[in-house]
Amino acid sequence: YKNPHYAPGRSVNVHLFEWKWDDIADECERFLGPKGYAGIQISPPNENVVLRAYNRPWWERYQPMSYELVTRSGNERQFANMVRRCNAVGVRIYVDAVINHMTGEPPENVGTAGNTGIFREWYYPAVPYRREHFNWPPCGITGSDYVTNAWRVRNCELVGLKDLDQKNEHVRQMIVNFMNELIDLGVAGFRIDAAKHMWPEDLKIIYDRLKNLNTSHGFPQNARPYIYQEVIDYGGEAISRDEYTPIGAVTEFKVGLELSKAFRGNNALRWLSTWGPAWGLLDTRDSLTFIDNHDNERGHGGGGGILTYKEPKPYKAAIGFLLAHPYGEPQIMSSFRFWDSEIGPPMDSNQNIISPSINSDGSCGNGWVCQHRWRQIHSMVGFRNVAGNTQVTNWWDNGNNQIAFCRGSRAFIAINGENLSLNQNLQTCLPAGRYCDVISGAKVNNSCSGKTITVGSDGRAWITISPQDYDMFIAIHVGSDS
Ligand code: LM2
Ligand code: CA
Repeated sequence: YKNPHYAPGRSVNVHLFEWKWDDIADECERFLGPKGYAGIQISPPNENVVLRAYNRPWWERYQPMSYELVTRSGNERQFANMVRRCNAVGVRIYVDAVINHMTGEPPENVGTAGNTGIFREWYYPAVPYRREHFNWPPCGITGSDYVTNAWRVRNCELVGLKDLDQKNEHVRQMIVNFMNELIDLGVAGFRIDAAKHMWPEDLKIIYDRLKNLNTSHGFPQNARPYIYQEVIDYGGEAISRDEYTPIGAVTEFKVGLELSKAFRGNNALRWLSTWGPAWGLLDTRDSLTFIDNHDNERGHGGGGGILTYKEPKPYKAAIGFLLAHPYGEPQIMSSFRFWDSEIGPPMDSNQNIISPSINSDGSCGNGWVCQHRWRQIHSMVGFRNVAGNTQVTNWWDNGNNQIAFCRGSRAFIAINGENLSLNQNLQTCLPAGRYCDVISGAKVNNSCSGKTITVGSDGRAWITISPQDYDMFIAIHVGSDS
């Protein structure tokens, strides 16, 4: 369950938060496929409760009403079409699977597919689930439970959401049917929402009942779905991420915390020379890495202090390091703009989601941030693909916040996190030539719109990054020569 089954030469996943299926299909063909992205985490595809009373917050999608594939992102036909079109251009789809719970007790009881429920009776006829399928009697998870009581974290309700009993055979079968339908449609795997709130032994039984990936979508024979389980573990809790690594990959939240700290200037970048398990991080194969996710970019999920699109300069550099370093399986966030933490995606007066528009410079409009289209970020996706399975070599630092390293003889990055200029003759490990820095610009036809970096026959080059530069880093690689 730890192999994402990316197409050859691809290595980065992007969360297209709240995007519509038709827009994702277009984005695969016009941008993600050509730029070398490996996969997409999509928002939950199954029916959720409609919360008009709260003006359709993003989090209504974390309140399932049924497993019918009808949401504001689109219906089953549109979903199938998206998966087919993305797979055809080498981009995999990973589903955010909300299987810990159903709804809370919101004021409205109609779902996005038109199904209803009777919440007070724990009754969801469209699945169907009834009272006997939930952990009983209901209890609520309290703050101190996280520290002292693993049983309550798994068997009580997370923020009042009706807690499914994954030990129940019917519940297991409904979840397995839902996930297998998605595998039939060609998805490559799942993010398991709220995995901490379910028993690993129950999850394992569910995973083991999943089908192999669909070979008619280009997956090899006997390929198991990629599973990355959302377990928020900053240490000090009754439940640890290590309980979940035997059954799949796990979201490594410490990555965003530590890199945000370092790139904000609160820990010297030089220490990143040992980045990886030496920092208390998961083994690389177990680790789904990211700076921000849809919860902690807006202060949900108990995480604050994470870099987001709102602090672009250090944010881009943190992502630059994340993608340049071989540790982990990285995912980047692609957001819509928000000014309050509950607001939903851009929507029209009928509360339908408005598609992103694409500006002439390639950026998005209509309220979509589209970090995946920022040059500095998609260029680093290309960098990681070129670097392949090479290791970090020739680590250099100035003893403080200026660092640089090679990825074999394929790629080189230098980062200046100080208020002083970086001005150094550094080993780039690249063949002699003139390279175009893919961060400050790009090679257009045969000229470079950014910094040109000249590598000598000894592999060395003069690297200059001023604190006034638009970005904190430069990156060159095989193929960025001009
Ligand atoms: C997750 N991971 O474990 C998601 O990443 C996170 O976004 C989900 O919470 C959560 N688990 C449940 O799937 C979000 C949001 C919550 C919101 C829930 C359910 O962060 O604020 O809770 O989705 O929509 C909302 C209200 C809350 C209310 C609850 C139940 O904010 O006040 O609690 O609904 O009605 C009474
Ligand atoms: Ca639970």
